[in-house]
Amino acid sequence: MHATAETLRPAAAALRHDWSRDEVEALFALPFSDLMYAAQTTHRAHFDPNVVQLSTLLNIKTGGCPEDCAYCPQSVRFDTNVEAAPVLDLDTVLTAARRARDAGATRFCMGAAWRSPKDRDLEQVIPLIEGVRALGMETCVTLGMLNAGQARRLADAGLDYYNHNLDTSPDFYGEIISTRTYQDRLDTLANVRDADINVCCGGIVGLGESVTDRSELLRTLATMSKHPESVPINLLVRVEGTPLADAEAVHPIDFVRTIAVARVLMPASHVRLSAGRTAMSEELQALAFLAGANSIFYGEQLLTTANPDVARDQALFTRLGISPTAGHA
Ligand code: SAM
Ligand code: DTB
Ligand code: SF4
Repeated sequence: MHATAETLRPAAAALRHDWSRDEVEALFALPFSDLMYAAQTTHRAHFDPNVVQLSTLLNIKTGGCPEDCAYCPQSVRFDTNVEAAPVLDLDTVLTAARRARDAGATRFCMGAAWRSPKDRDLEQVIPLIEGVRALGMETCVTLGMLNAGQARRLADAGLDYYNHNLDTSPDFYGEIISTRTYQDRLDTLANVRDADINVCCGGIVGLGESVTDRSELLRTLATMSKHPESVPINLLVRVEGTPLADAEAVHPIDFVRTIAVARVLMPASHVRLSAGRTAMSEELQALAFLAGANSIFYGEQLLTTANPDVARDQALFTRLGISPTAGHA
């Protein structure tokens, strides 16, 4: 019999939520081939290894954010080239969502540069969620911190996913953001989970963090009572004017290790190869897929920065024998 994805499928072990610090650090320290083998084996036990989910981003409210996240071009505190703009109207959003759907995206993620939305902000966002859902796409929003009531309102509107990243380890967090705490982030994630919205939560590699910080970020995610359904791993996009504009570049192999460890720790989650792909070679992206990444941001724009062209991504998928997740339409 020919080897196919199905015949190569290993048995799935039970999901774990009790990873120790030493165990996770030991994964990061494995010889690269051993780590990749563990990640591939885990990946194949839970997913078709040749299918990648496509999410398209749209910044529905740009800039003017009061927070001081050192990586972010949308903070009002940094002199970047981002011009603040109010919430986009329904037509603009639906045109972008239809375009994304027609290009093959199955999820539409709308971002807003808020610290936390006001209740009247939610009134503006809810019709956007309903409109995108009516197009047959999964919906995701990232609006900052939410209280329990706000999370419930979004759930009632039919929201599928809420993105809220921990970004880095609890220890390193204070070096990057001073205007809110790690616990604030965890509280929002608990509110989202309690409202039965799928959780999209990950972080950024390249902030100047140590391998232990990467390990502790992933351990924080993997020891939640339910793993986030989506785990975006972003490579820092170094934007001029932000405090991290000149941050040291991450070695590509170290980036791939982070993806692989995320895959081993959270076997049933979608691990997203997220921001930073314009700075990555096709070989590096192929390694990230081999390490268990099975989702990308798809479309020429992230929030305020560029993402690879759709045609380029499609050519890469063809070369690698990857198919996108089939859409509803
Ligand atoms: N304001 C909301 C918040 O912070 O949760 C939502 C939008 S915010 C831009 C969403 C996420 O984008 C951040 O948590 C961070 O992980 C990511 N991000 C922002 N700027 C980035 C950059 N320059 N490089 C990589 N990821 C970035
Ligand atoms: C996530 O983890 N990455 C996305 C999304 N969630 C909201 C954002 C990436 C932003 C990159 C910088 C920019 O384009 O402004
Ligand atoms: Fe604001 Fe979000 Fe950017 Fe932080 S990451 S400055 S909260 S838009």
